[in-house]
Amino acid sequence: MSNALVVIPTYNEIENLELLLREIISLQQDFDVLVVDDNSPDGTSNVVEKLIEEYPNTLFLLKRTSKLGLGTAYIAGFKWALERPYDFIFEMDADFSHNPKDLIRLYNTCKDQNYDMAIGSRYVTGVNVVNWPMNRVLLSWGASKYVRWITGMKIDDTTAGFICYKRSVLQAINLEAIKFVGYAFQIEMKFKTHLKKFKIKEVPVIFTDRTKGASKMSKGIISEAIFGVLTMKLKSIFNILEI
Ligand SMILES: Nc1nc2c(ncn2[C@@H]2O[C@H](COP(=O)(O)OP(=O)(O)OP(=O)(O)O)[C@@H](O)[C@H]2O)c(=O)[nH]1
Ligand SMILES: [Mg+2]
Repeated sequence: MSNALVVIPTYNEIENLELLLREIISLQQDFDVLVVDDNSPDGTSNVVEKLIEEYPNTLFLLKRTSKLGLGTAYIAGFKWALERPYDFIFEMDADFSHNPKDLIRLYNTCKDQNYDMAIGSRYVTGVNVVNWPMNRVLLSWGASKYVRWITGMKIDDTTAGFICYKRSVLQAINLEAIKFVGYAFQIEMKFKTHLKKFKIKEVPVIFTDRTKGASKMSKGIISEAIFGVLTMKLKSIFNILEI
């Protein structure tokens, strides 16, 4: 068993997942992986079950009954991790937007440099995004700036989903009180980590758009983020935000 667990939420990622899991498992450093699948109609979980036969002590699967959103998938994964002795817990997408090799850089940032949260950031050194259409780059970059402005967090990539947490962060945050289910979940986690005064570091990464499978981005997810962030900030000002 490794002391680090990578949590990967999946919905219809059959074209990406096996390759991604094999890449993570073959890294220089040992990482355990938990896939949280929402009963993907394409049979993503079957792929994981098959691979678990090969790597029973490294690979784990949490199956949920239906598509319940990225945020709640992560919360379920975090709770699973905290029931076991993992010191470092990661968030990562299944679609190869996040380079598995960067897991080691995020890990070292928390382990050796003693940060509590390491963010794989697209916007520390300009805009490190490959293959996104311009409107998508602008949406994401604009969202990150908007969130930075509203929340006051000194983070360039506030919506990033490639993260290493020290266990103590996930223990300190009230996971039951996490409100957002879509993209905004990423903002909420960073805001609460920031409010709890944990040490946060952005590590520059190159983010590559998925080449296989379909995006789950939607208008609902975007409006949750725009209005949700305002509400969250106001609640924190009036001291009624549960963290
Ligand atoms: N379990 C679970 N996973 C989800 C859900 N929605 C998205 N995911 C996974 O979360 C990760 C990020 O989702 P993406 O569709 O790539 O979203 P995105 O990165 O914002 O959008 P693209 O840039 O278009 O890929 C992927 O691994 C998805 O399979 C969900 O409701 N439940
Ligand atoms: Mg993606």
